[in-house]
Amino acid sequence: MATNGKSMTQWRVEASELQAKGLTFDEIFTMIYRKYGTKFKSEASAKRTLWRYLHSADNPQNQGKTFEENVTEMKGAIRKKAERIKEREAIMMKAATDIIIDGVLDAIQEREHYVPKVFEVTHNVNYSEETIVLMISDIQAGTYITRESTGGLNEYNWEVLERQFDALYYGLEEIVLRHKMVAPINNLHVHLIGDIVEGWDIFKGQTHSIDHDIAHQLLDVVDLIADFLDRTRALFKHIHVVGVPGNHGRIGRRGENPHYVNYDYIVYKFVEKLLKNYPEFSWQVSESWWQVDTIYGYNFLMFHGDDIRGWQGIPYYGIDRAAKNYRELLELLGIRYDYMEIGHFHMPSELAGVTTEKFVNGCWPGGTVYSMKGLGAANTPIQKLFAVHPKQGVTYRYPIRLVVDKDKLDVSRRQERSKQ
Ligand SMILES: [Mn+2]
Repeated sequence: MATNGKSMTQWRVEASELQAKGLTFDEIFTMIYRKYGTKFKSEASAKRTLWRYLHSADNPQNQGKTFEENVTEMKGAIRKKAERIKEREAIMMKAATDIIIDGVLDAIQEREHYVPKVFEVTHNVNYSEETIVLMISDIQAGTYITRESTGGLNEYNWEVLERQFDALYYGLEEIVLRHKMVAPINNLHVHLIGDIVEGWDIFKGQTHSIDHDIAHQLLDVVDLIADFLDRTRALFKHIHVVGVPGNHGRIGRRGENPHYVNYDYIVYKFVEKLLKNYPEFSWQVSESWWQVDTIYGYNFLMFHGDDIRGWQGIPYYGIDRAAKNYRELLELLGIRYDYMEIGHFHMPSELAGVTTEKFVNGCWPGGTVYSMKGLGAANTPIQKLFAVHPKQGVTYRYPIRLVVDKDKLDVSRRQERSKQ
């Protein structure tokens, strides 16, 4: 029989007959190749040719079938082939993985066992002295936040502030006594980074969110800071106090007066005067909005940070740009700073840089109506402490949480005060 003009070779005829008997492709191939193998270029090409023939329309077995039947059969054949390829790939993958695993296992077997060695402690057990830096900023003394107006989210007033100064001292004491067991600690550097007072005309309607007018913010916070510094003499031989002003203490509209016409500056000068008879203190307060404090040769640049533009949270790129700009600016004076400290953003952070680490202090009131209503942001009241090592620079750092139990506040005193 011949179709499509092709003459049917003998192997084709036999292959069709074997297929008609119901043999599988492999069985048919084995028998055909054994007999007619020499007619093909190779075993693989024989297999391909036979497979194509058996599925072609030339095969009498396929004749009489409908087009759809042939298509269905071809689909089955293609699927089978795809499965075989897939399986082969899986086998190869497994074999390749086994080779790698065997190689690693052999390499492990060949390695020598560890022989226990004796290591000597080379570190000098006489740890060198460290100096403590305490950042104080964003007290915003006079801030008044009620539970009622914040739906219970926060409460803040002068009594909370007084207790926070105790919490700050106890936190400092606990950390310093702990580390004094390891290394000598003699010096404290207090970095006052602005916004010590809340002010009263910094934003519209501010008088509704203060419980102390500006005169009493100033006078009373001076007492609190002086008391706090006085107490630190129990822990340190020498206390160096550095101060820069913030934006809340400015007097007049923005830009109306020189930047040092600022209540923060007055607070610092006032405290300095109060404590002038104590030989333990040294003071670094000037009309400048920035200061550099040097500890063991490391320079700490500080300024409040309100000139850094930001919207919601920490303006990382703004801080980074300010850091680079100040680096250039201070080159005019031949000062190269190692660490930068700012406040203002109420979000305690440590930002790493190539050569400069930046510390951002936290705040005292926590979430204000402004931050919570406007930005949905409330921060735990935190002030930053860190230690400076003569060789390592800044080493350990602690957040001191200024959390006080507000349920234990004297409510009658508070109500009396709010009536004033
Ligand atoms: Mn500020």
